[in-house]
Amino acid sequence: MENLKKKLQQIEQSQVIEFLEAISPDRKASLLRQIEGLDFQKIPEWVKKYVKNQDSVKIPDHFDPAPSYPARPNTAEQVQRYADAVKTGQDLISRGKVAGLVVAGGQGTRLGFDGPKGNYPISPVQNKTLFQIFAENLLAAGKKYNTIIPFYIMTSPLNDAATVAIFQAADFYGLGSENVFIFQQGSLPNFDFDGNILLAEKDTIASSPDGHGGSLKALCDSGAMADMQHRGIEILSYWQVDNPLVRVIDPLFIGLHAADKAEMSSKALLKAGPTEKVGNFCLVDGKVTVIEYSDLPREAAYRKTEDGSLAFELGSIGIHLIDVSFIEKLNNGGDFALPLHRAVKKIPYMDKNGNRIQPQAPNGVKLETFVFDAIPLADRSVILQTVRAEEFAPVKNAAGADSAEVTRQMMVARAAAWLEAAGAQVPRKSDNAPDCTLEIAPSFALAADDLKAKLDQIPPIKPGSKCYLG
Ligand code: UD2
Repeated sequence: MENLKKKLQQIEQSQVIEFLEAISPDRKASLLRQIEGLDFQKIPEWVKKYVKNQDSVKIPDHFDPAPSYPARPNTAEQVQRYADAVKTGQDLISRGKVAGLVVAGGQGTRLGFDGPKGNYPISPVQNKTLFQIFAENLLAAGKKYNTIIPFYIMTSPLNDAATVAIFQAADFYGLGSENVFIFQQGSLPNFDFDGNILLAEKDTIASSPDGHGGSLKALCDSGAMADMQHRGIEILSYWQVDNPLVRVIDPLFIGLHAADKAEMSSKALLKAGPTEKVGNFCLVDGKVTVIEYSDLPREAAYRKTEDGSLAFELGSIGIHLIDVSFIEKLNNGGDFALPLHRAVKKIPYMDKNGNRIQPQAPNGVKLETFVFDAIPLADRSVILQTVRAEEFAPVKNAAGADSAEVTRQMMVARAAAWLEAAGAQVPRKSDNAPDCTLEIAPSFALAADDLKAKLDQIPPIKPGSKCYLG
């Protein structure tokens, strides 16, 4: 005990045992376990570098736009390259080398939804949840390529038990419990602006999930990596929990990544405007690097090229391919740590008198790591552009932009576009929006091309009707 007190004194965090003598023995034991889990070595550095220092993000002096593959090939050479890549990707998938990874540890506070965000009902006709849509996509891709595609799901201590219960209640959406691996990311303590770790309760350190970058470590610590290696998985297809349009298994993307011997690759969108809230793909010292929207200098955000397009036009949408061997290399490299990012937040805490305070204004700092900070550590990295209407409709807010209403409209619009491309008739309103509610189950079609062979199974779609193709 004396030893622990001394260690806390050395890092100037003795306040975390302020109430030690006032709590019951089992609560005391719990608090001591939390304290032992703190990174005593790194905390002083975090305080100095990230908590007290408001300019902790260093924007490089020089950065350029990153090169990318266009969404559609536009030269004969590219047409050939994409066709070869699709074959390579299909081969890797069918040989069982690819798995899915969704990061679902976030708190989803903006959406105001109670429970794990993956349980949010979103599909336009059947009201399927995000988790169900992803699982059904993996199941359907597994069937299409005659293989099993395991599903790894990262949770946080805040939503792990609830996520496990959701998958159990849904009988793992048909994937088989043995093919679903739910694992927890780590946590980091929360600080006040002076660098003191806050207490959430007398016996509880205030902490929060360590950001999606925590996945790279948690995959190893949880045994998920060992599971992948046992199964022979080589590439992880990574996406964020809020985007039901994501093409979870994309042969073209996988093939380009493999053909270029990339270790970590990304999908990108052409940004909707200079300040869209997505990371910006840049090139720093020859390495692909993502600079968050909040960190990109205004001049760079608005800079135009000669043809009038944005110089930094490629936005990151949290879709990546990550080689299992790359994750292993990072973790085996000794003290692997991604940079921390600070977020100023309202953090409920216990004051000196033992009163729980709900601050009305930001009172402290939460620290997080971002997975895209691993991209510059990769030897090679590919960026493939994708099309917004095809692949990006995140549910983030209760209303307005990025709300469920917009996401559902985009799901219907994509289904309509797929059907029409296959030759089916879709009723449209005078403003060209579909005059019907459509949903295509992943088991029916994973992409527009899959629909062509199923035209005879598509019933006539009446104006104003609801149509589920499953
Ligand atoms: C993220 C990206 C942004 C853009 C946008 C697209 C960051 C910092 N920004 O913004 O560049 O790509 O997405 O939608 O990533 N998560 C965890 N654990 C955590 C924190 C987050 O699993 O500790 C997950 C979360 O559940 C979600 C994803 O990471 O699936 C993104 O988190 P977010 O919704 O907080 O990111 P956002 O919208 O600020």
